[in-house]
Amino acid sequence: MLFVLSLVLSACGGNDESSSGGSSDGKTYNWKFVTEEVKGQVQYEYAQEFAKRMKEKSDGNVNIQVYEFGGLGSEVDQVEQLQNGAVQMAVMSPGFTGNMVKEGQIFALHFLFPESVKTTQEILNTSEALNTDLRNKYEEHSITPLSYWTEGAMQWTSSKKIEKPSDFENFKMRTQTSPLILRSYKAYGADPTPMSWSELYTALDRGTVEGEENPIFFIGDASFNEVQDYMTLSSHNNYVAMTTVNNDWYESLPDDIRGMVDDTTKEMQDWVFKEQKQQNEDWLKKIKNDKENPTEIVELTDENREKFKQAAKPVRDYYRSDVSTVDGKILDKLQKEIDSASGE
Ligand code: 6CS
Repeated sequence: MLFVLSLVLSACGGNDESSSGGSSDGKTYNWKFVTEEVKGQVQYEYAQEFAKRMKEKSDGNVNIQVYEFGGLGSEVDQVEQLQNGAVQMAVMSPGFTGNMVKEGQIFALHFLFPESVKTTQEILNTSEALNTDLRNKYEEHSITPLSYWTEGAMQWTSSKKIEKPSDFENFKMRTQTSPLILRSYKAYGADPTPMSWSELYTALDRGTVEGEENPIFFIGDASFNEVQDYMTLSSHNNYVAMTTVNNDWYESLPDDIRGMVDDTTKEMQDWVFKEQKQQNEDWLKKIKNDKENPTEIVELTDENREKFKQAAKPVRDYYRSDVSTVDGKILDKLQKEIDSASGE
């Protein structure tokens, strides 16, 4: 608590010299950038690289302190810290903002994006539905998503074999907090429980929950494979993260500094795509070769993948009718963008 309070105070009375428009004229800036992951993992390494590039571009005038996950509370606490300006920048997962930004739950819909992670990243880079319409929805809550990027396709890990929807019947599945993620698992008959990943290893070990979803690098780096017997290569969804900034703070930056933030955000899209790809490939090999904690890798047959797709479809209708505040317009636009990127 004290630590968080001191962050708030330093943000209010800090030495940041913000003035909208104009130039920074050699002033110095000290920002806080919080992530939901720890050293070595994609989000943290992203923020460190971002900080390094900003320092170089600004001739040392912009200093960004990067925070690992854990020190500032849960993922949901971090969302609040960005909103109240205690931190200026955050890597944020829409999976933790669903109770507030209803539309952001679009990312909870299974089998919406193409199976190709590369095509998915191209859509995330160029989508007007996401970069304009969804961005506006976040801005209503003081959060500006400057970019969306994938941390890789998500897979299921479990203590019993999951290969078809009926295997999820009454299955205790851990999810992030957005209600539509829970709904997506209820559509398969599962019994989902939201929790922070900080509690997940113990919960899997004790059987409080029996499975979870994540990109492979995260499953390996957080050692979930140690306490799970199976990993189903479901690629049912992509893990999407957002580079976010506090809206008022961002708008108040001098033009030259804000331009550097925008340029760096753009450059980082390629960097992070390569980073997640490498980490996911390396961890898949490590998990496959881990003799001490063996994991059975389960491939979905085409028939069973189709069954999952059919079971997931009604959740899209639910999103349109009960979640979206704009009658599903953002989803409709995104769907068209996805179809055109996938050549449909
Ligand atoms: O499962 C989670 O909640 C965590 N997974 C990733 C890939 N990043 C951070 C997030 O909190």
